[in-house]
Amino acid sequence: MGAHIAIKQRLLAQQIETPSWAYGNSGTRFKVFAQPGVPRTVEEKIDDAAQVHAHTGIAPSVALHIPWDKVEDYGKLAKYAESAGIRLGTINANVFQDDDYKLGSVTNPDPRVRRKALDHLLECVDIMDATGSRDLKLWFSDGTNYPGQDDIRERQDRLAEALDAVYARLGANQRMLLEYKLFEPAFYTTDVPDWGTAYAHCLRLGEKAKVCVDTGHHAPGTNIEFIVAFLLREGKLGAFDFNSRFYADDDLMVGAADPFQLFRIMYEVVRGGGYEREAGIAFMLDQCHNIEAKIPGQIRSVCNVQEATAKALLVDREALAEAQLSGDVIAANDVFMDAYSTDVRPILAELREEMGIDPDPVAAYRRSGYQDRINAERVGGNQAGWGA
Ligand code: PSV
Ligand code: MN
Ligand code: MN
Repeated sequence: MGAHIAIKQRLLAQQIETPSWAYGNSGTRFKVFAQPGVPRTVEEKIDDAAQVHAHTGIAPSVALHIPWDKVEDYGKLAKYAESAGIRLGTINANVFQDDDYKLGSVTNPDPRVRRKALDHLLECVDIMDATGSRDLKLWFSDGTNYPGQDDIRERQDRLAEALDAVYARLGANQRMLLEYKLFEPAFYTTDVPDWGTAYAHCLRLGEKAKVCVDTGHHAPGTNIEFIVAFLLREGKLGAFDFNSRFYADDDLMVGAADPFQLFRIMYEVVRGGGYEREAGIAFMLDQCHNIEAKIPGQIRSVCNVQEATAKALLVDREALAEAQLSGDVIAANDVFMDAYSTDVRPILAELREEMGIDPDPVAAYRRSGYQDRINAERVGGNQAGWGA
């Protein structure tokens, strides 16, 4: 019982950021399915994110993607978010959607294109100054499709040069998150394909550069929790982009494909001290809801992360250490599985009631009438960005 109170206490401290692009229409390269009620403006995306926070109590910020969320006055937008009950979070740069970037952005062989990409990244830091955001998230689609297409090594030099320039522009309390992705859209080489490459660049750059682990960006079978444990140990884990995938990066709801993997990841976060606020890890969703409803999809995802976290916090670390030290493999695995097998839904329902929110956030959202209202009010909603 005492343990449950302590776990609820720790769960109260959790914060998960939702992405603005989860609320707009999205799809694959084959088809974008339009949904009713999707936001027409950045402010409406913020309104939707505020709903997710209102029903979960643990999603107090929304990430922006520039230029998808370009506005005239970012200070004003930050105030708008505040009045909606949330704040603006990570700024995501976008150097992958212009014709100019066909052969790469910051690694492009053409110095003019590299300059253009760098200017965008620097503009994102200006935006962070205005929004008060701490983190700049960098994901590069850069790579090549064919052997010999470009000089792989030289591309690393160009990447390093751009990262240096952005790093030098960061303010005292700002950070750079470098995201890696195994492949896609480049199919032969990718310039930041894995955590090792991201880590090496961040290590060279310094304290303010950290790695972002997007859970969908690994080869099937990759032990993501090992990467998490390693990066945390080195002080280089900066953030998560949570989602799940069955094959390659497809931004499905986190915890949907493999809740056990999510639990194992969250256990390493807790074990490595990454759950403490001082560790500064940003827990974000990076998802698109192509066929399911968007706001409930985000609510469900936030709840899935919360559920995995509750289970991770339940692991009896003392009993685990004892079993590990005595070499009792079965007992150690039992301790671990005991936590995973615990039904934490009653604890979470209790926690929500104590927070003054409904124990079933998706049901509460459905009952709220918000979706009917936006379906009626918003005509001609915008696409999130993908497939644009
Ligand atoms: C790329 O696949 C990625 O994970 C990056 O984080 C992008 O910014 C995001 O998706 C866009 O949805
Ligand atoms: Mn991502
Ligand atoms: Mn992705």
